[in-house]
Amino acid sequence: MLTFHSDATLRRRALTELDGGQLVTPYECPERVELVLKHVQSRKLGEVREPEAFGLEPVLAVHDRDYVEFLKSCWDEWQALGREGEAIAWIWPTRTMPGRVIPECIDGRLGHYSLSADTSICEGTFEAAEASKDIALSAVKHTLTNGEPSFGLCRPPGHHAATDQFGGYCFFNNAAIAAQYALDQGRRRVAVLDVDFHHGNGTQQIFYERDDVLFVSLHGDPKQCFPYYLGHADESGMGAGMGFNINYPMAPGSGFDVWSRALDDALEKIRELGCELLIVSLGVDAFENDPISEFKLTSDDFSELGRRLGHAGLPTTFLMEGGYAVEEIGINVVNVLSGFDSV
Ligand code: SP5
Ligand code: ZN
Repeated sequence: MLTFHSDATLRRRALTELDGGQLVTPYECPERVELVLKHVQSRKLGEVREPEAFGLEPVLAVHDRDYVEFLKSCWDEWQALGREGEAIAWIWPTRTMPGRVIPECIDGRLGHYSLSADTSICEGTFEAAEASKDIALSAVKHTLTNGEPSFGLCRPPGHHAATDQFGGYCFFNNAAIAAQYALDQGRRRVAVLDVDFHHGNGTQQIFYERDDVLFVSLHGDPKQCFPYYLGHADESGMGAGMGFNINYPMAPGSGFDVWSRALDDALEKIRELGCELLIVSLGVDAFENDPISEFKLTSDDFSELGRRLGHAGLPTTFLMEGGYAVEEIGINVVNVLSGFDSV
């Protein structure tokens, strides 16, 4: 399987993440990419290619222009104000204070354009996010053009990013950008299957009222797990999109027995609804040793996931999302991809 990768994804090296009341070194670090790449190469998965540059047009097909401009200028604005640390939101529009007017001050805009305080904006963030979406677009273009599976080694990840909000380590929603690109190239219906431990709130929000993208997510129950405020089983889409959003929230501690039943059900729905392309939001944080997640999948389970995806028989693009057990991230990702290729 062809892998798309760019060193530009390493340009974001954030120093701070608010976790448990402390500023810690972010879980979402550049070493993740290096480890996945190492295993892609050592296990001879296939050729590694540089992405093509697609510009911002495909980004603006799913994200608002003011949001993209904010991401682009935020770090320079922050630095020009002489702020010492990284740009992290600390106040938000909330239920009692919905924020009718977008503030002018950078602190107010940070809250407006974000959903969580786990994600700073720092030097290189915008450039890495641009590379990440180019990787996703190059991977999906390859699958669309040649019918072959591909792997986009995206970083930063994308599935928490909504039309105009960043957070959960995500800035551009790579899977949504790729799905929209496939539609614009003539595909009529695309499935995004999200196997990251966390609910893909951004992808859900972007396509919630549409029937041309089926969004299916397996994740930790939002009653206990990030992002807490979206991802329940009764969120099934709205208007034309009714029936085209399917959530499988599962209790923390769930293992492959429970998880794989949801997977089989998800693949059955994808088949029934006539999808022409499968985009897999491939987080491997459902792994038993992931430091911030609570499922119990083993490295062998990831191989079985790959085989089951292969049996679905659809043109498939894999896009990297989460996975923070840096020791094993490469093993688990390549297990999925090799399992897929073995079918
Ligand atoms: C793409 C993706 O997987 N984003 C996940 C973002 C989750 N951020 C919040 C993490 C909170 C971790 N706190 C757990 C501490 C365990 N020591
Ligand atoms: Zn995740």
